[in-house]
Amino acid sequence: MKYIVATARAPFSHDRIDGKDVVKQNAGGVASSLRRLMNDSGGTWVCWGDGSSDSYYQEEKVDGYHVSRVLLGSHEKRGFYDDFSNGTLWPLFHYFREKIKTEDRAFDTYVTVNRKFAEKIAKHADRETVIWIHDYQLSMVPGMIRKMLPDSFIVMTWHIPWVAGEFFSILPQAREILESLTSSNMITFHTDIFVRNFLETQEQLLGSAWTIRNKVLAIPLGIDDKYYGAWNLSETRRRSNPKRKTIFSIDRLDYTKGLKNRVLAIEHLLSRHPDLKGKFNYVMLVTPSRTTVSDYIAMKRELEMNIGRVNGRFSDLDWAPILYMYRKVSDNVLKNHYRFSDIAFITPLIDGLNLVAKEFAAASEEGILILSKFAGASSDLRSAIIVNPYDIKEMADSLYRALNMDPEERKSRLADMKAVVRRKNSAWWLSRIEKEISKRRPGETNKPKPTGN
Ligand code: ADQ
Repeated sequence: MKYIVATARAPFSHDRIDGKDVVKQNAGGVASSLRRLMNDSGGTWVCWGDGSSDSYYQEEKVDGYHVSRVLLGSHEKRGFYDDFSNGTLWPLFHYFREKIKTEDRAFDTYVTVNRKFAEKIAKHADRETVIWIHDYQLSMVPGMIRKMLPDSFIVMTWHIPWVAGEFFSILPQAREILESLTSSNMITFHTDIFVRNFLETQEQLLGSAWTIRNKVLAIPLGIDDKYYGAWNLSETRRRSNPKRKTIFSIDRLDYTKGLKNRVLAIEHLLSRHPDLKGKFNYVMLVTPSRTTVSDYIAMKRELEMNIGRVNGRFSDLDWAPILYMYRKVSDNVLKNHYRFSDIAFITPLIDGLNLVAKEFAAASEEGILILSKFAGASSDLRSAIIVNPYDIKEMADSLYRALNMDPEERKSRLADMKAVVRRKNSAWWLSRIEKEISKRRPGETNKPKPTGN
C-alpha cells in the first residue's frame, strides 16, 4: 500500500546552526511509527517546514520516501498554530472551557494553511495512494481533499481526546470541522470513549450517526517496545543513591498534564508522612513547549512557585523532595530514567493516550506506574495504580502505596503491563490500520494482506 502521510510536525527539520545546516530529528512516538511506515512502503510525507533552513529543502528524498514541506509566514504560523490549533482546538478537546479563544480571523488563517496542506497532498496523490491525515491541526484537510479528489481514500487519525457533543458545539466552526472529518473513509481514535463521543457529536450536530458508525474505530497507538526494552550497557547509569527511591515524570509543559496537582500530592504525602523525608526524590522533568503562548508562560511561573514552596517547606541541607528540570533531554537519558526509576507518576488531567506511560512500562526493570484514569493509555495499562488526578489525597495515598509495595505485587503488575505493550506495539498499530483500510477500500479485498505483525 502506498501512502501520503500528512502531519503538522515534520519527521525532521533543517536548522541553521553556526553557519551550517543541521538535521534535527523529531523524537515523538508518532513520528517514529510513521517513519517506519514510510521507510517500508515509500510514498510522501507532507508536513510543515518549520526549521530555519527548511525553505531550502521543500521537496526532498530520504530513506526511500519523499518529504514535501509546507512553508508558512509568521502571520500564518500565529493564526494556524498558536491561535487556532493551540489557543482554540487544544483547550476545547481537553475540556478547558475558560481557555478556549474563539476568534474568526484565526480560523480563516487555519483554513488557509489547511488548504496549503491539501494542495500539496493533491499534487502528490494518485489513484493508488491512501491519504493518511493526522490530528487536530489538519481537521479541515479531509473535506478539502474530498472536493479536489472525490475518489480518494482518506484516513484521519485523531491523537487527542474527542469531547462530548455538547461541549464540542461551543466551537462556532463545529459543523464545518465535523463535516470535513466525516468525509474521510476511516477515522481512528485511541479509545472507545472518544469513538462514542464522536458518534454522539455526529448525532447531535448532523443527524444520525448510522452512516458513519462503521468507519469510526478505536485503535490505540503503540510504541516500539524493543527500542525501549533494549540496552546498550555503555549507555546505562544507575542512580547514585539506591537507598533513596526515585519517583519520575516527564511531560511537555502543558496545563492538561496535571503538573501542579502532582506537586500538591508530594506536599500532602510529606505532611501526612514526615518519616518519608529524605527517603525519595521526585525527579520532575518538564520539556519546554509552545513557549510563545501566553498561557504557557503564566503556567510555568505558577508551577515553579509551587515547587519552590514545597521544597522550601520540606528540604534540608542534603535533601530536597522535588528535583525539577526544565529542559529537553536525550533519548538515552530518558531511557535511563524509565529503566531505573522506582515509580513513574503520570497523571494528566486528560490525555489522548500518553506514550510516556507505555514507554516506561516497556523499559522499566522493576518499577510501578501510577497513571491517571483520564489518560487514554489507562484503558490498556490496567495493572498500573489508576488514580483520579484531581484527587490530591488519593494521589498521595497511591504514592505511599507504591513506595511501600511488596516486590512480588510490583513485579506481577509490571509483567502484565509489559505483555500489553509488547502485544499492542507500534507494528501492531500500523498493521491494524492497514487491515481496516484493506477491508474498506474498493478493490482491495483480494489483494495480498499487508505485512507487519
Ligand atoms: P503529546 O502530548 O506530545 O502527544 P505523549 O503521548 O506523552 O504526548 O508523547 C510525548 C513523546 O515525546 C514521548 O514519545 C516521549 O518519549 C517524548 N518526549 C517527551 N519529552 C521528551 C524529552 N524531554 N526528550 C525526549 N523525548 C521526549 C499527542 C497527544 C497524546 C498522544 C500522542 C500520540 O496529546 O495524548 O499520546 O499525541 O498519539
